[in-house]
Order: sequence, then structure tokens, then C-alpha cells
Amino acid sequence: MAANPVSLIPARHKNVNRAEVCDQNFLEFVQSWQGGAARQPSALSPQPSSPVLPGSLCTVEDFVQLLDSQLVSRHLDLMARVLRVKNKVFYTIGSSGHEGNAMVARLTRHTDPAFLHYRSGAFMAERFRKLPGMDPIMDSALSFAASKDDPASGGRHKVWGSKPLWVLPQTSTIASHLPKALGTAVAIEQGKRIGHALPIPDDSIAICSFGDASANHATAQTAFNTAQWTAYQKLPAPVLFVCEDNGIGISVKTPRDWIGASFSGRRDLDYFTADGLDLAAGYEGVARAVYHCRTTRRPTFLHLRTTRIMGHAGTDFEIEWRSVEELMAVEATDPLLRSAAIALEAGIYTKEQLLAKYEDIRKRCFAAADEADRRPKLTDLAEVIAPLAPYRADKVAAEAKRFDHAEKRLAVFGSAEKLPEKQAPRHLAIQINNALHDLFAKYPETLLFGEDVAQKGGVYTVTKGLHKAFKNARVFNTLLDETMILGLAQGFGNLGMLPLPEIQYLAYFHNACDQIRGEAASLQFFSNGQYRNPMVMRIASLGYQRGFGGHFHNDNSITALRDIPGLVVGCASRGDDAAMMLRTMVALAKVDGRVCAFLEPIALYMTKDLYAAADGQWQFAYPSPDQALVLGEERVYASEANDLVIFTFGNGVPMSLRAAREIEKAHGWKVRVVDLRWLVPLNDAAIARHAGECKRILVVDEGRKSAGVGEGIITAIVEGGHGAKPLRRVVGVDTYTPLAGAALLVLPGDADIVAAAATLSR
Ligand SMILES: Cc1ncc(C[n+]2csc(CCOP(=O)(O)OP(=O)(O)O)c2C)c(N)n1
Ligand SMILES: [Mg+2]
Repeated sequence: MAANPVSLIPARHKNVNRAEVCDQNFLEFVQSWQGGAARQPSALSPQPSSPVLPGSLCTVEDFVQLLDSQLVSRHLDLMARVLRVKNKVFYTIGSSGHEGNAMVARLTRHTDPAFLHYRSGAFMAERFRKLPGMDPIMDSALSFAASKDDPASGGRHKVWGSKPLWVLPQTSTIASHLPKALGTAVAIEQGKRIGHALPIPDDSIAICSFGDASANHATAQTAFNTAQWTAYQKLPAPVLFVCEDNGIGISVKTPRDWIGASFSGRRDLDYFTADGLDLAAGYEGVARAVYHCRTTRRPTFLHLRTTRIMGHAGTDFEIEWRSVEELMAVEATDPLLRSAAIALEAGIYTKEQLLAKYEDIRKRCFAAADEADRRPKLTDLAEVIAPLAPYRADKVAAEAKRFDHAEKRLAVFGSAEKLPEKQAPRHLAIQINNALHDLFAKYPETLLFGEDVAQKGGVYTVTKGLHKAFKNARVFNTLLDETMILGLAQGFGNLGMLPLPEIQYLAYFHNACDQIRGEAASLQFFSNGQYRNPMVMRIASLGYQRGFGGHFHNDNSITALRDIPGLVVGCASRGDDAAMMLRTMVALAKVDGRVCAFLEPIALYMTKDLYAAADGQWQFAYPSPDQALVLGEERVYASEANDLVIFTFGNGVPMSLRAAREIEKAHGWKVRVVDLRWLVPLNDAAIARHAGECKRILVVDEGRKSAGVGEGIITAIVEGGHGAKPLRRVVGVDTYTPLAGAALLVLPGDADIVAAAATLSR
């Protein structure tokens, strides 16, 4: 065995630049190798198929390539530290100490979707071998340099990502990728159950790596829990969680043995360990974990021992907060020293060969970085945002109106007489329900899931009958966890299915918001349009439930959705619009991979009347399946009227229509009511046009005063040049919604609209 490396490390005590120290350590370790210059001369190197060390599963061939991947990763890190200060590289969070993760890549396939920790340089280098003609060094250098030629993100982020290698780029929000990784694992199995043609082999597994500190995050814990919850019911969830345990998160040490103590005894999460610091010793543990996951289809937790060399990032001067002795002790566990020892000990390389290899890879990394530095950067705004929110209007319209499922829907609805368009006008809940049945008939890859959506049909019976018609594989209850509901949705989307996740109440979207804000909506942007997770998220929303529920069932804030880049948000106030909006959203998801939020105003679900009890005027006929909305298109009531225009949406629409009658009576004004229907993006041009055509303007926004849709509408009016017209906003109060009748004190009502109009009478 190798001599204890600690004793070989000279005391370069005060060097702040630990990258230089580690580099020197390797060189000196090899140069001063005294292990008898290898047991066997290099001419007698072991056969490639023989183990590198007695008892190891890792063959010489495996080892040689793994070491190569480790060196590529290490030199990319070293290069990044040198070139960052020259402004040629824009990211220095490295992989040093984690190079053992190359084993995970070697023992899995390039078609196993991978959601990677940021210390995955060696994993990537190894995975690159799986397809011919790919160059991990150049690809990584382009990403480090934020060149628009970067094949992962087109220069938008330094990410580990690759379309052909099934590495989906991740954000920097730690743990946020675990739910979607599990979602993808579940999707592999669910796809098979619904007969969906998977883009990857049927026995694929999802790989998800993360750090030891990240494992504590609520978002990580929900994925572990859901994996366990799934396996507990004997349902397959082939996810390989790889915890790369370096014992620290930035500067906070993980309690000794915490990961093992916390994860080794979890029910239905099968625990494996492997030494990621030693290829010869660790290979078998990794192989066991991968084999177990693939063959049993059970969630598998691989606890991979790693260390962290060179600090958290280039900006982390560890020497300022850790003792030199401690740093040296950590640096002595550098897995590359161990790999060097194995190579020399087994006679795979001589010292000279190994040093030559080390320097050769260094040279290639710097050459690639120089080349990457010369490659073009993103310099044009349109180019930057091109993949964010693709919208091919013609294709979306054609897809939304495509009607070729006549027979299938006959089977779903029962008979020609029972088709929904042949029925009398109905209220919102019924028409959403009909539209969902229709979409399920049209798209065999749709899935609907959430809390209580299956047998019960949802809290408001909006999904009633779907489970019966389309069965468990397509309509199912999840566990009670919104983060995971949206993680599942991303997983299905990743594999080409069309998820319709339901969030039971808008208030409960907020605790899972990051899954849309940080993750789902960002995927096309950060993958330069190469990956997508289309979905239509249905959310029961808004207030006015006639005394029921209090704040959390009447949440009227859509602010958290409004500024999510690329997200489409729509809110239908009536049944026919709802059906047509859903068709368009599904088409947006299908055609352009968009993430859409469909807000269902709870108080209008059962509303049948508009002006008076039993007038039935808020029921509408089901639109035939070849009708859809255009993204952004508003519905206009009394389009010729021009004394006053009221801009509104949701519950505001029937309120404004009622108020319009009163206003006409009081002032003799003809009132135009504009239901915006699409809240993100707002149709600024349409708002400006109506504002321009009318003498006075009201904005009725049932949401809260601050940061609500109303602010966006006012901005569009002012920027459209109509801010000088008589203009008022009728809006909710900046408060939580109280219980019972008091709710109506904080929400705008018909009378408030009439009163606001009266102030415009100049
Ligand atoms: C949600 C979130 N909170 C905080 C951070 C800042 N942050 C980045 S990495 C990190 C520590 C992660 O440690 P660990 O999971 O052990 O991974 P390691 O860096 O040690 O490999 C923190 C706190 C973040 N990126 N995301
Ligand atoms: Mg850590």
C-alpha cells in the first residue's frame, strides 16, 4: 500500500490558494513515490480485465478510464481558479474531492436521466465516454466561459448538462432537484403503465446526486419521504439518490456520521455505502447500489464518501476560518492521491507516465479554455431570452383546435346524445370537468393527480368521474405534499407525458412555489430549449366563497405567479372560456413545452346566475372541441360601449357586469367590460387599445392592492398613453382574508365598483 500521504505533504502553510497546494501535492506525491516504483514494471502491466488490486471489482480498464475522468475534472477545477481572476471563467465551484462520482457514471448508462450535484465534473467526464465523438473538456470549458456555444445552456449558466447524455441541467438551489428526479423515476414506470413510448429504455433509473448538507433540506426530505411512501405501497420508484458526503456544507460541518445514522435505517429506502475516495475499494459498493436500483426498481440511497478539496468555491478562502493542520488533513484525503497510489502500486503507470498524463490533461484543459474564451458570448437580449417562453402561435392554435378524437370521446361521454356540447348551458365546474374528460380522450399521455382528485373527484367535484373513466394509472391521488406534486409533474414532463397536477387551494401553491419558479419554468431557459417539462397546473383559487373557509381557502394573491419568467397564467370566469382556455394551455404545453397555471375561481364553480336568483345567466354552452382561445385574447362585453371600460378577470367579471347595469342607470353611461382572461403575460396592447377607445377607465382586481394584477393593468394603461383619462382601481385590501361575512369587507364588491365609477364622472 501507499505510504501515508500526510507525511509526504510539505508545509506550504500560508498559501491562501489551496488549488496551488493541491496541485503541488499531487506532483510531489507522485515524484516522491517510494512504493518500489511499482510492484511490477509497466511493461508487465496487469491485463485490462484483471482487477486493479486484489479483491477489487474495478478492472484495470475501468480504472484507467476512471482516473482519466478524475484528472479531467481536477484540471477543469484548477483551470477555472486560474482563469477566473483573468475574467475568462465565471464559475469556480469545483468537483475536487468528489471525483469518485465518476464510478456512478461508469456503472450507469447515458440514458439514465441524471440530476446532478454541482460537484459532478468527474461524473460528466465519465459519462461523456458513453457516446462517441464527444469532448468533455471542450464542452465544459465553453460552459465555464459562458460562451453561447456551450452545449448545455448556451451560455446562460455554468451547469452540468447534456441533451444526448440525459443530464438535465440543474439550478443552484440545493435540493430542489430531488423531487423532479424522483418524479422522473416514477414517470419511467408510469409511462409504461399507460403505454407511453418512453424516450429511454424501460429499465432506466433516475440518478440524483447532492451533498450531505443538502440532504437535510425540506425539499430533499420530501423526495426521500415520497420515495419511501411509494415503495412502501410496493410501487416502483427506481431512483438512485447519491449523497456525496464530504462532511461539510460551505463552512458548517455535518455532525459526525449523521448521514449514515439518518439514512441507514429508513424503511423502504435501501441504503448502500461506497468509498468515493478510493476507486478500487469503492467500485463494488457503487456497483451494488446501481444493480439493486435497476433490478428491484426500489428507491436506493448510495452514501458516497467524498472530501472537499479547495474550499466551497474559489471565493472561499478556507485558510481564513480553518486551521492549516485541518486543511492539510483534508487535503491528505484527496482521492487523486489515492488513485495515483493505486496506479503506481499496481504498475499501471510509472511515475513518469502518470506525471505526463497529468500534465497532458492540464494542457488540454487550458487549451480548451483559451479556445472557449475566443468563442462568442451572448450579446443580444433577444438571444438570451429566446428559449424562455417559446410561442409558435399558429402551431399552438392548430393543436388546440385539432379535433380527431371523435370516437374516443364518444366512448368517454357515453353516446352522441350525451356529448357535452349537446347539453344545456352549464356552470363552470361542470364545463371544466367536461373539458378534462375531452382532453383525456384526445391525449393518451395526460395524467391528472393531486390531493383527493381521484375517487372523490376533488374537494369541489371538478375531477369527478375521471378516475372511473381513465383509471389509476392516469388519475391518482398523491400524498399530501405540494412540492412533490409539482416534482412529479416535472418528472412526467421530462419523459414526454402531459401532466395536469392539481393544487387544492391557491394558498398551498405558495409553499411549493419554488418548484415552478426556480425549477419547472426555468428548464427551457437553462437548457437552451433542449429540455422541457410541459404542464398545466390547475389551482382552485380566489375568494368570495360566501362565508366559507377563511383566508387559506380564499387566497386572492397571484402575485407569486405574476413574475415567474415564462409562466403562462390564465383565469377563466365562465365555463365555455375555461374549456377553451384549457385546450389552449394544453396545446402550449404540447407544442412549446410551456408551463401553465390555470386558476379556477372557486366561488364561480357552482355559480349559475348573474343578475338575479334563478336567471341562469352565468351558465354557458360547452364549446365544440375544435374551439380554443388565443393566448392573451380578452373577452369583451358590450364592445361598442365607450363611456367607461372596466378591466377585470375572475370573480370581477360577473361583479363588473352587474355593476355596469347600475352605472348605466345612474349615469347613463354605456359600459364596456373586458375580461382579460390571461393574466401572465398581460395583453398590454389590448389594454391600451380599449383604454384608448373609452372615456373613463376602471380596473377591478379582486386580488390584494399591492403587487397584484391591477398594478400591471394600470401600467399598461399609462404606458399606452392613457394615464390622463379618469381612472380608478377597485382592489382588495392588503390583508389576510377573515372568516365569514367579514371577508366581504376586505374584498371588492359590486357596490365598490359602482361607487368608484361615480368618482369618474368628471
Ligand atoms: C436552497 C438553498 N439554500 C442555500 C444555498 C447556498 N448553498 C449553496 S451550497 C450550500 C452547502 C451545500 O452543502 P452540501 O450539500 O454538503 O454540498 P457540498 O457543497 O458540500 O458538496 C449552501 C448553503 C443554496 N444554493 N440553495
Ligand atoms: Mg457537503
